[in-house]
Amino acid sequence: DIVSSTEKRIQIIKSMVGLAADAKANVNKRDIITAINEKKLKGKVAVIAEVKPASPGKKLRDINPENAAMIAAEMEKAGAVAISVLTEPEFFHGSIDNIISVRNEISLPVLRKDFIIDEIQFNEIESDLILLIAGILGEKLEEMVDMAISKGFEPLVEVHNENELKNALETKTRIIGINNRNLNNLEIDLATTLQLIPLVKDFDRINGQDHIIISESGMHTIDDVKMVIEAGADAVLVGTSIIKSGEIYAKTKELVD
Ligand code: IGP
Repeated sequence: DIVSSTEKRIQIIKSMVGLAADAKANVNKRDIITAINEKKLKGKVAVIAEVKPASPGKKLRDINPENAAMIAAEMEKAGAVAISVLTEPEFFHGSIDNIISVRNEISLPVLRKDFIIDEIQFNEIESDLILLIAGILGEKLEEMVDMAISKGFEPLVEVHNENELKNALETKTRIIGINNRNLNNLEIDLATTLQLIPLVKDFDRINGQDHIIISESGMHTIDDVKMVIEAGADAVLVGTSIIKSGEIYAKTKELVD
């Protein structure tokens, strides 16, 4: 499965001399929170567009460092607020080279989309944000959030149910991603976002906090996006429907405007 495959990758990273000591973080981070708030003020939707070659069992598009940069540039031109890049190789056909190429090409904040289960992965590559999945990290989540922050990353903590959300809200993360896709059976239900947002809002009201909420996965139309924004999401993360459309620029712009 994806965790054991990730553990194999970690063994390889650990065998690479020098990497452990060579933290690439902490330089010139691009701020997604300001970017999201600016989009909202302009009356636009904050769309995080994802460079996604495949989902498990389903190839979406041939993506290599050359065209990844071109795709991300079109997303940026169309008004995306940030770019997410898959770096998981086996199930999502992502790569570290793709994210390097994308981040060099554009000036938006870049999210590393991967299964991060060991702190050594923070040293692998520079990105502005890093995904931490509550359902995979369990009790290790808080420690990984602290570690990510200390390395200069903005963590995006992904949750899919109430328990994971409670765990996430106990950490220092400023950004909560609500994944509409159940990672176990891959089923999509946008109601996940609608159910969990009020819990975040309640928590924030009681505790004087203000989390950024990102609704993730399974959105295809303007109506899908409108629904989660009206429910209180600050941003949406869209991969498949942008990547599969022949018109990266037009599809991204349609969702942003
Ligand atoms: C994008 P979609 O349905 O628009 O392609 O979804 C993104 O949310 C999805 O790729 C994703 C993901 C993840 C991928 C959400 N959480 C965790 C890998 C790992």
